[in-house]
Amino acid sequence: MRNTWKKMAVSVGIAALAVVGLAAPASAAEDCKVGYWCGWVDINYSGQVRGSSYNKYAAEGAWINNKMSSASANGKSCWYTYFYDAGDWTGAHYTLYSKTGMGYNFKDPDLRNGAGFDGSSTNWNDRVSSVQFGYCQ
Ligand SMILES: [Ca+2]
Repeated sequence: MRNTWKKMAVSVGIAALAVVGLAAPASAAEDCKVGYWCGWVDINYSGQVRGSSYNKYAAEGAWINNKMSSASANGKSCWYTYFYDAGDWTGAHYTLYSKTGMGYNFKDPDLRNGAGFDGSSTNWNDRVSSVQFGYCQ
């Protein structure tokens, strides 16, 4: 009997390890799939998310329009992602680099206090209306 409890305890321990092993990759919620940019409706990469691998994405008319509060970029061959205030890839924009291509400055958890290397002093919360990849290799 004693031996059986010991075996059960070992099994439970292994099961717990397996769960931890599976859960670990999901913790990097801000990591967008390679070839995509991602935008979330809430800060800290939470809430509904919209991503796209298209070279140009028009948010106008889509639910994400003027709703983005955090963002991440992971272009595959295009190392910049431009997030524009207006539709048709016009108006002011901020730029995130690609996680895969550049490895830094590729995400922003809170667009209210600025975003990207060129939008650092601007409130970008709930403003993005079009997105485009750039600096393609
Ligand atoms: Ca806008």
